[in-house]
Amino acid sequence: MGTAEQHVALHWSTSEEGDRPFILEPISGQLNNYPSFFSSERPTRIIQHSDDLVCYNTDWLKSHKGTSSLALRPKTTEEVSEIVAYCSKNKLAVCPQGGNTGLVGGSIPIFDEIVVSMSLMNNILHFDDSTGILQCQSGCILENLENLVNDKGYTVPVDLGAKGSCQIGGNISTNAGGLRFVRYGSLHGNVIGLKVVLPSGEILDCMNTMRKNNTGYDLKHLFIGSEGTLGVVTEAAILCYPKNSETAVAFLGCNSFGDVLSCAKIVRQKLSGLLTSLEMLDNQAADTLRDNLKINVPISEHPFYVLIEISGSDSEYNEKKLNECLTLLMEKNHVNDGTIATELSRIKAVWSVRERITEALLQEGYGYKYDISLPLNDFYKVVEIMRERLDKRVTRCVAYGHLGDGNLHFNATTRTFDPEVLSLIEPFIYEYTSKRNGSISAEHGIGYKKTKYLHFNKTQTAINLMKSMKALMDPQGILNPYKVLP
Ligand code: FAD
Ligand code: 2HG
Ligand code: ZN
Repeated sequence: MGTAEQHVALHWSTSEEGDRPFILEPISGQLNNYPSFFSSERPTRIIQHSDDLVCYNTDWLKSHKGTSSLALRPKTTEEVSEIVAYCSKNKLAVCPQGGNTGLVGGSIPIFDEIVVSMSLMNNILHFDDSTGILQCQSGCILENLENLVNDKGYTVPVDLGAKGSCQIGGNISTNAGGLRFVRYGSLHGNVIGLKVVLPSGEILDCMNTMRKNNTGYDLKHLFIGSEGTLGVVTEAAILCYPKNSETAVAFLGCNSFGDVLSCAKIVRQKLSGLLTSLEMLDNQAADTLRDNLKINVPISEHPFYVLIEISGSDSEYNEKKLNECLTLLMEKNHVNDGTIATELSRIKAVWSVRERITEALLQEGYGYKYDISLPLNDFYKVVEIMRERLDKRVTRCVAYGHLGDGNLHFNATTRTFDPEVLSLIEPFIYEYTSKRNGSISAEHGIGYKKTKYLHFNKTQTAINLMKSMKALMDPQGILNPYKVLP
C-alpha cells in the first residue's frame, strides 16, 4: 500500500503531502475478478514485475520515480472503460500514460497510482483523403501518423522533437504546441472529434467528423490540454492538411537578439502563406549540442540562430520568395551567414540542430526547465537576467524556442540538483513572466511540477472553477491525482 513516505519525487517540492485525497489499495489480490483480457494475454498487458515497471514509473527527464505496482495495457475503449469503472468502484487512482515524453511530471504516478498505458491502442480507424480527417486510437505514435498521412498527400498539424515516441493522445491531452504551430495553430483547432472514458468509466463519444458542429457546449475542448485529469482519451479525429510537395529550410546566423526580432518580423511579412516554422536558438544551445551530441550548426558561429521552414507547391516560387527575403535580411545586416536546405536528408540534418537540444541538455546532469511565453520585446531579456542571477552556479543557461509563437524554452543545468539554483530561478521567472502577461507554461502543461505556480496565470476564480469542474467530473479524484490543480 502506498504511503506518503513512498513519495520519491526527487527535486521538486510538492504541496502538502497530507493533501493526498485517499489511500490507494493494492489491486493485485483482486485481479481474478478483473476484465477478461487479463487472463488471455497476461504477461504483455498486465505489468507487475518491478523491473518491468521502471519505465512506467519514471519520466523522460528521469527526474521523478513513482511507485506504481501495476501498469495495464488496454486495446480498446471498452477495456479502458472497464478498467476505469473498476477503479472508480474501488476508489483506485489511475495515471493515464501515453508515450511518457511529457516534461512536467504529468505522465508518471506520483505514488502508486495504476498506470493505464495507451501504447497498445495504436490502430488507425479511418482516413478520409478528401477532407483530410484522420480517425485513430489515441495510442498511435505521432510519427507513424505523419508517415501514414504523408503517403496520402497530407500532413498532421503537429510536429515535435519527441514525435518518434509521443502519442497523439498525449499530444491532445497536453495540447502540444511544437514546430508547426505558427502555420496550423493549436490542437484546439485541429481536433475535430474525441472519444473519452470519463472517471466513472462511462464512455463519452464526441467522435464528430464534421468541420462545423455548433450544437451547444463543445465538450471535447475539456479534454484537450487537461492532462488526463478529466478523462482518458481513447480515440481522436484530427484535421490533417494537404502536404506541400516543396519544402525548404533556412538556417541563419544573427549577431544580436535585436537582429533576431527584425528577422522574425521580415520573415513573417515576406514569407506569409509559406511559413511553416520560425524557430530560434542561442549559441549556448548550440554549444550544448556540440559538446554532448557532437552535432554542429551548419554555418559559422553566431550568438543567435534562426531556423525558418517554408513549404508550398511550387519550388521556383518558394525559391524566389526565400531568396528575396534572405537578400533583404542580409542587406539590412540582420543576418550575417546562412544556409538553405531543400533536399530531404539535409533538411533533416538542419532540423536535428533544433530538435535535439532537449536530448543534449539531458546529458548535462540536472536540468531546470522553463517553457514560457513572453511578448517578443521581453523574450530574451529574461535569459540575460537569469544568466546574471545564476552566474557560475550553473554549467549553462540555454535559450531556444518557438520564436514565431513567442514561446521561449529557457534551461539551466548543473551537474547535480542544487536547491540554491532552484531558489534563484523560482518563483522569480514566473513572477517576471506573469507581470508581462506571459504564460508560465506555454506548451508543456502544468503536470505535477508546476501546480503551485498555476496562480501566476489563472485567477482564483478561474482556479475555483477548474476545481469545481474536476469535482463534478471526478468526484473521487481518481484520475491523474496531484496533477494540474494546486
Ligand atoms: P505523456 O508524456 O505520456 O503524457 C502527457 C500527459 O498527458 C500526462 O498528464 C498524461 O497523463 C496525459 N495523457 C497521455 N495520454 C493520455 C490519454 N490518452 N488520455 C488522457 N491523458 C493522457 N511538447 C510541446 O508541446 N512542444 C514541443 O515542441 C515538444 N517537444 C518535445 C521534445 C522532446 C525531445 C521531448 C522529450 C518532449 C517534448 N515535448 C514537447 C513534450 C511532450 O512530448 C509533449 O507534451 C507530448 O505531447 C506528450 O505526449 P506523450 O504521448 O508522451 O504523453
Ligand atoms: C522543444 O521545443 C520542446 O524542443 C522541449 O518543447 C523544450 O526541452 C525543452 O525545454
Ligand atoms: Zn517547444
